[in-house]
Amino acid sequence: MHLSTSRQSTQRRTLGLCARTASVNDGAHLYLFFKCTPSVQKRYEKTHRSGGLGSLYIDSDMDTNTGSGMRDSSGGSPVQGADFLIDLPVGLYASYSAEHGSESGCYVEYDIKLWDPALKDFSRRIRRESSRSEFPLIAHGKEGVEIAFPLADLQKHKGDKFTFACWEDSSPREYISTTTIEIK
Ligand SMILES: [Ca+2]
Repeated sequence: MHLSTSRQSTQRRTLGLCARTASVNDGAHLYLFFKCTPSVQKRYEKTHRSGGLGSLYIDSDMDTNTGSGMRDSSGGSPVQGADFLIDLPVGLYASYSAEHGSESGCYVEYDIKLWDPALKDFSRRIRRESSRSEFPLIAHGKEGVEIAFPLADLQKHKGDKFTFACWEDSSPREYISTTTIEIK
């Protein structure tokens, strides 16, 4: 089983967050790698602030008539037709233990939410994962951020296609990059 991507549009991005590789190699997870310039660690060293890298929107049925509309219930403007929203927050930690002493740093998380047609919002949380967990499904390094999404969470199987949009935090709407992913 492997996965191919075809890029439909490429726009300039302010922070360089873009999907570089996507693969399914264990039949259970969708792996995505995002190049991230500057790196999460560099951003942390510069600002010592938490924040967010961006949002990923998945139109899992490739039908803009299902999922989010032009507006959500709080007046936001999601990507139309998206069935899942994945936020990528960055947090800070500071801890002390007799064994390791004082430790501090940053971590990334992903937060998968499903569109609720009744509430008109991405309010149904499916999964939240942290790079600090014992068996992390998200990690950050010098080059970027690597993510593993369980295919079952996304309701995807071999042979499926879906539309994937990447929207960096604080970027204008025209910087959204959209890709079609096919699970072969
Ligand atoms: Ca849809």
